[in-house]
Amino acid sequence: MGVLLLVGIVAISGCTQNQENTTGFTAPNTVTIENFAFNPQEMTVKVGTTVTWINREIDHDVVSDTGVFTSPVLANGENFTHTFTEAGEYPYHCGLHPSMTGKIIVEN
Ligand SMILES: [Cu+2]
Repeated sequence: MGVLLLVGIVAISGCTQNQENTTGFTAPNTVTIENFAFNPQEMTVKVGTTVTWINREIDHDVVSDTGVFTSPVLANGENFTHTFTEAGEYPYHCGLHPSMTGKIIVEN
């Protein structure tokens, strides 16, 4: 009688990998401010979403064109959040550098 022996090499040592390696990557619903630009320049989110702007360079701020939100001046590494509760288009700019513009589109 032949015995077929399947030897499974068990490489799993019991350590579970978690995937919380968000450092350096763009998180969901986050706008990064760098190179005098908002990145992404335009973003679409669902109603109820909290959007975070993170500044990665010299001082900037985030000012809604229609007065919906105004951040304080953000130094490098600081962030600002706003929760969008109504559908619509929300253009914004940097109050310090008006040529910097962006838009959040909020959908139901
Ligand atoms: Cu700016």
